[in-house]
Formats: sequence, C-alpha cells, structure tokens
Amino acid sequence: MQTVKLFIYLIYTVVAVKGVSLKRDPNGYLTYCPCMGRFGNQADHFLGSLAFAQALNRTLILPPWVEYRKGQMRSHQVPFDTYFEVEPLQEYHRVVLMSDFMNQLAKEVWPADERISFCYMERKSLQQERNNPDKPSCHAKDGNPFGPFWDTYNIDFVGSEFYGPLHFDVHHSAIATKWQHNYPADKYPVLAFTGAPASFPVQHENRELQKYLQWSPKYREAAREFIRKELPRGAFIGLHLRNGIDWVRACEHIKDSQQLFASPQCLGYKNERGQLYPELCMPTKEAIIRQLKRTIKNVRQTQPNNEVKSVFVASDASHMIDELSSALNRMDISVHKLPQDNPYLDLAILGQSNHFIGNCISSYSAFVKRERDSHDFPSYFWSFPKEKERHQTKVHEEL
Ligand SMILES: Nc1nc2c(ncn2[C@@H]2O[C@H](COP(=O)(O)OP(=O)(O)OP(=O)(O)O)[C@@H](O)[C@H]2O)c(=O)[nH]1
Ligand SMILES: *[C@@H]1O[C@H](CO)[C@@H](O)[C@H](O)[C@H]1NC(C)=O
Repeated sequence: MQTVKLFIYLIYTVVAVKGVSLKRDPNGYLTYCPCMGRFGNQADHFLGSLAFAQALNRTLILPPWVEYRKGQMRSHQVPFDTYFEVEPLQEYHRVVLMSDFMNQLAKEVWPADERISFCYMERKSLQQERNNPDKPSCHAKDGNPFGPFWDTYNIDFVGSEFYGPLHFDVHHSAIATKWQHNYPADKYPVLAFTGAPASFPVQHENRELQKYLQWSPKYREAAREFIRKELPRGAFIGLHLRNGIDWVRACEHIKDSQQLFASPQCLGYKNERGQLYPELCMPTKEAIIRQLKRTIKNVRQTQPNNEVKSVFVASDASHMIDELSSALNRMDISVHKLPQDNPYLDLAILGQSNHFIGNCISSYSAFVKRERDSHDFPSYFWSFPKEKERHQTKVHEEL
C-alpha cells in the first residue's frame, strides 16, 4: 500500500514539474518565422496564420515575437506568451508554444534530420553558396531575422520545399484540401514556413480572430494600474500618433497606391469608403488638435454622464504633450504618456480607453482598432473621413 502511494506521489510530482506532457497531433503541425515587419505587421500575419492552420487542421506552433533593438545586429525573440495568453486561442484552434513543442515533441515528431523549410519559390542567398552553387533552396536562415529566429530553438533545415502555386486564401477557395493532398501529415508532420502563411494586411475574414488574442496577466494588470494610478477618474481618450521619421518616408508611398499598409481598415478592402490622401497618413498638428477637441465635445453632448477627464497619448516619436496640454487646458483635461517607451503597454492601454483615435495607415493602430471592435468600444481615425467630404455630409444632413 505504502509503495503504491509513493508511486502515485512520484507520478504527480513528475507531472507537476514537467507540466502536462503533450500528446502528438496525428494531423501535424504548422509553424513560421514572423520575419516581416515589427509588431503590427506580425500581429496581422498571426491572425492569418491562425486561420490557415485551422483550415488545414494542423496544430499551430506559436512562434515568438521578433523584436529589433537599437544598435543590435540580431533580432530578439520574445516568447509568444509574454504578451498574450495561450488558453483563449485554444477555443478557436489547437496551438502549442514553440518552446513546448521543441522541448517535448520535436524529438519524436520532427527529428533534426527531417526538417524541411517551406517557401513559395527559391529564395536567393545573400551570401555566395560555396558548397552547392546551383541547388535551389529556401535559404530559410539567411540574414536577419531569419537566422536568429530559428537559432533560438536550434533549428536547422536539411531541405527545402517550394509550395507554389499554392496560396493561403482559405476563405475563397478549396486550397486547404490541396495543401492536405500535397502535404499529408504522415509525410510532412511539420510545415515550417520561411515567412507567415498569411497576407498583409490581414484578410477581412480574419480580423475577428483578434478576440482570441488576449493580453497576458502582466500586461492586463500593468494597463489597469496605469489607468487607475496615473489618470484622473473619469473617461479618457486614447490617441495613437505615428509620426517618426520612418513613417514620414512610408507616407510618401501614398501618392502611388490605392491602399497602403492597414488602410483598408478605414477605406474598405475595395476602397468602398474612399481613396488614399496624405493627411490620412500624416495629419497636421492643427488637424489633430481640431479633431480631438471636436471628439471631446461630441462625447460631452452624447454621453454627459461620462465626461472626458484626460487624454492618453501613445507614439513612436512625438507625443505632442505640450501642444495638447495647452489646447485642452481650458477644458480641464490633462494629457498623459508612459514614463518610458513601451509599445506593448501603450497598446494595452489604448485598448482600454473610452474612445480611441488612431492612424488608419498604421498596422499598430489596426491592432488597437480590432481589439476594441471585439468589445464594441468606439474608435476613429485621424483625418477620416476626409475633411471636405465630412463638411459636405454635414451640409447634406442639415438639408
Ligand atoms: N511605444 C510605442 N511604439 C510605437 C508606437 N507606434 C509605433 N511604435 C513602434 O513602431 C513600430 C511600428 O511598426 P508596426 O507595428 O509594424 O506598425 P506600422 O505603424 O504599420 O509601421 P510600419 O509597418 O513599420 O510601417 C511598432 O511595432 C512599435 O515598435 C506607439 O504609439 N508607442
Ligand atoms: C482535426 O484534427 C483533430 C486532432 O488531430 C482530429 O481529432 C479531428 O478529427 C480532425 N478533424 C477533421 C475534420 O479531420
């Protein structure tokens, strides 16, 4: 009897220490490097990849987020669950953290000598291929962040698979069946993509998957703390000001495109709500102050019981604290920002604001907009709709 008890006790401790051990998914796995862009881009890609894994009925291996730090040559990989919870995602589809997969399953499911990287077509190497000059390859680890990403989990590839002309649009075709036919799970237990199997910006159909992406307790708490301790009681408006030098340059592409980055979120995926114009990307300081004042007045009229007491500003460069403070001084509204740069905490706070004004072109703003949509919180965009048109609609309404 004693020995049985001891045995059971031992089993319990082993399970408790190692965590519940994972069972192999007979339908296989899918993973990718979030190798394009910073957080906003990666989040768009994540939603598409999640939908794609679901359509193929493969477990999605949750990649870490790829971050770039000033003055460092190699990207940093931050575990997926640093920022977001794993559990809510399970409601939609099977997922597993990359570290858990590599530690617990890779040895059995994905032995080192069977690791194939998937890319649409051959990717040219940056360095000269010394050994094999002519052999086409995905060169999955060539350059930054490609190399550092897979190195994080000691992954090397022994071969390449070019999957073209297959694509990822699972909503408008039977492409998922073709993937399953070409790459059955018993022969290809893991599909490891050199980039996200998804489009940018996120497909319209996949926007609502945002609701499964929920902030980790650490960020949820930190946002709540900041709001409670630093902001006066009452409603607050969250602003995203995207105005760094890289953005000024990005905005120059406005003139030769129908859409730019996240712009379908306000213009519509088929431009059904208008064409691009420069102020959508780079509103002037005057326009920002005008729109903010107008929004505050609107809230006062429509929600007199929940008066705006403060403004929270998130920005990659200029927060305009002085300009905004003096503009709102007479209205008795204070203006705040985080003491230190923290893009994730900025996002989590913007998600909780009573009203939000973001940049339609920015995928960073788009993250906030989607999260708020999932809670039915109101959001607006700088200089949208276009001022002249807005004036015309107003005149029209008055008539
Ligand atoms: N702390 C902070 N960082 C920001 C803010 N806005 C942008 N950034 C930083 O700038 C990056 C912008 O890249 P993305 O997240 O891909 O979004 P985007 O605005 O579409 O920009 P690009 O894709 O680079 O053109 C973010 O990931 C942040 O690191 C902000 O309001 N606060
Ligand atoms: C999808 O995969 C799961 C887990 O492997 C399996 O139980 C389920 O039957 C699969 N669904 C379909 C439609 O094949």
